[in-house]
Amino acid sequence: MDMPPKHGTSDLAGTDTPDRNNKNAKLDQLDAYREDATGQDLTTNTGTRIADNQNSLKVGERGPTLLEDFILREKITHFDHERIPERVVHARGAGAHGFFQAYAPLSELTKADFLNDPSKKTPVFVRFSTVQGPRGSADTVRDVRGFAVKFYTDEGNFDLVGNNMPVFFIQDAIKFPDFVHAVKPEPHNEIPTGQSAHDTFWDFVSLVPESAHMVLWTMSDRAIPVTYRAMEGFGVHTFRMVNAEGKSVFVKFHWKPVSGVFSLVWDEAQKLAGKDPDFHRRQLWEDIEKGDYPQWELGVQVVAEEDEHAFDFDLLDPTKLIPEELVPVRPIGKLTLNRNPDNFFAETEQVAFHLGHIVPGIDFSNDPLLQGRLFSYTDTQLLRLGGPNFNELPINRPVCPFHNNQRDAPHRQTINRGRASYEPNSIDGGWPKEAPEAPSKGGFTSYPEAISAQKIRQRSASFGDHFSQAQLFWASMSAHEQAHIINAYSFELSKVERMHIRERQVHEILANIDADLARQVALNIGVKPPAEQAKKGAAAKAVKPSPALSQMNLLSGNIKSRKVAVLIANGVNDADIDSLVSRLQAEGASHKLIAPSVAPVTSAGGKSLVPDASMEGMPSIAFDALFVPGGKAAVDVLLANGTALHYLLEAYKHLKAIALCGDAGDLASQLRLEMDAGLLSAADAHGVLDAFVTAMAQHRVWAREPKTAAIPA
Ligand code: HDE
Repeated sequence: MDMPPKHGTSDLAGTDTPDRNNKNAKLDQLDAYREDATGQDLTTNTGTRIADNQNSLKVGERGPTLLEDFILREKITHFDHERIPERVVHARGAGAHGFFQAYAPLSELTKADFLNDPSKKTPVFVRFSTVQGPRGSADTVRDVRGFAVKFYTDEGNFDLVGNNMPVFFIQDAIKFPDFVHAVKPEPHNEIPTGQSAHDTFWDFVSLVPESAHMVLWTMSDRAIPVTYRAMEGFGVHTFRMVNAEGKSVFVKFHWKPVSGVFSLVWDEAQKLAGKDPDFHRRQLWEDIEKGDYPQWELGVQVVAEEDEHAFDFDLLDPTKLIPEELVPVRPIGKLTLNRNPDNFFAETEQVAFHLGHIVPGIDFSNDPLLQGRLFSYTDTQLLRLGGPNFNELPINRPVCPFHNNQRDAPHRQTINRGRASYEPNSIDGGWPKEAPEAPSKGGFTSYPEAISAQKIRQRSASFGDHFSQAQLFWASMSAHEQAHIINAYSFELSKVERMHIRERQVHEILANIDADLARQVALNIGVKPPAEQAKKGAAAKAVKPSPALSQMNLLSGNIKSRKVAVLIANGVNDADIDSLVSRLQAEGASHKLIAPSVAPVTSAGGKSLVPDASMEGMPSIAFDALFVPGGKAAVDVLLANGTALHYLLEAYKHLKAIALCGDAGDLASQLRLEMDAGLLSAADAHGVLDAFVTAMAQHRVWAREPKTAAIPA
């Protein structure tokens, strides 16, 4: 196969900036499978050159087609078999290649090689996803996001298959099919797509109080991220790390985005689902293509084995998090995504994650959800990828050697040599042989945890408090985050047809989290407000907020990677655009020129500007902020254009930073908008840029929110 050219400016070689001399094992390996047809003849799958790809073989020009036509049959047969089953959950997703680099040796905690050598760049493939919707559903729906990372380490693949929320809906894997059946579209009519706002979901979660904490997270702004790079990631379960001496600690994995954490507003999320269903995957793709690589820090919360029972919740309960104020997150390395896949199907669709893909130095806890997942992921790949050889697919192959006595099965790639496919054997010298545990480079051994117990089907009493951490999350939210949560519950429950389900959610669940939350939601959905807050869990205790849970405390403080719409029309002032562009470049942000149509615009200085999109093609919801340069003629065009006025009004309603230069200030007067910390005007760009950048770094002008209630959506 010929070597294809590499994508854009990105490089899997594994550096922040493209470094083509730095070799990467996974890249080399994938190159061997990449196909490039440039300059090549069209052939059948067996290499026979095809002379005519327009006409099937027929008896005469108008006669029947012949069975003999092996070219037609091969092409149609392949086409008929092109689809594989989509993932039963997390079907909708997007992936990217990159690398991980540890900050410093972590030998006191783990013997895992990739966490101990800061000079090593471990290749990774990451897949982000929604949970509920099918493969073709919209990116911006209210949902949990999957955050699955495959590290191709020198000691085997390690998959960290997490989410963008630190807890989960249920405590035991045996409830997973029930939960998923409830959240998926309803079985009789397959409605709704990509949404939890329907009866079966709320029926289930209102009957299962252990879901209260996670449902609160999904009703928060975390469930509508602006972009994947603005999400935190969590391993959710408690894992173990084991060092070379065999000492073990408990760990929780965290991904902290360098871009900070910020979200869409609900109206934007809904509109984007229609206007640009690919919004998240498009941003990931475009950021990587232009060399603006998304990055996350990997961190761990570490709990000594002897502190296993030091908390007022159970470390094995996946509906609980460890507050970061109790156990700080220790940064241990950085992930950079710097290369887009060449082929969505071969890489993003065929990638097969599994918690059981693990390396020496990392181990499992007894979290009953984790334990069930250890079964599920391989099982699901057998169906999805058609048999047990899925680890031989290029995207799944480890970069280190792998040898065992597993043989045959559909689509076997490896041509195993030798005659003994069993162990022990004396015919092939006994190879491959076990790699017993040694101080450093031994094989995987499970941590020898001592357990003495009876075989029972029972939930531990230590899993019994379902509301304390929901109260903690609620108490940690800022006022506007709380308001959004109330709105989200009200929206979702208003779509629930059965009144008794609405009532149960309010009276049995929300009332145990917060009286005000329950009361306000009740009033919005026509349910009688609860008389008083029931005292469940630790409700009687005063809740001390955890600042690490509020997105207000998770901004990066800069505007790197943010995107600005620049509204232009004929006669636009060149100098304002130039000042903005150089400032955005300096800040690591970008812009797009948006005009009434995509026809070229002539600036006041006589320059021909080619718009990146029309106002209809790229609405303000696709941007973080809006900039309108001056220029009387251009502003007159915008003032007379309803789409332009709506553009501005919508950006204002969505609490974005808006800069109006010179005559563009008239747009605010025409729309009767009050100037504020984010709606800024000045004679020219210079006068407005500092405040504009400051407002963008805050992401939204929250103080404006109450004033926008009367503005039509
Ligand atoms: Fe998954 N999950 N899950 N899950 N999960 C799958 O595996 C499952 C859970 C997560 O981008 C499936 O290959 C069970 C928690 C992600 O390919 C399946 C239980 C967390 C992805 C499966 C859980 C996750 C999956 C579907 C409860 C966060 C997408 C297709 C015991 C820590 C991976 C597939 C990708 C995918 C089972 C709960 C994250 C069926 C049984 C908790 C990110 O195997």
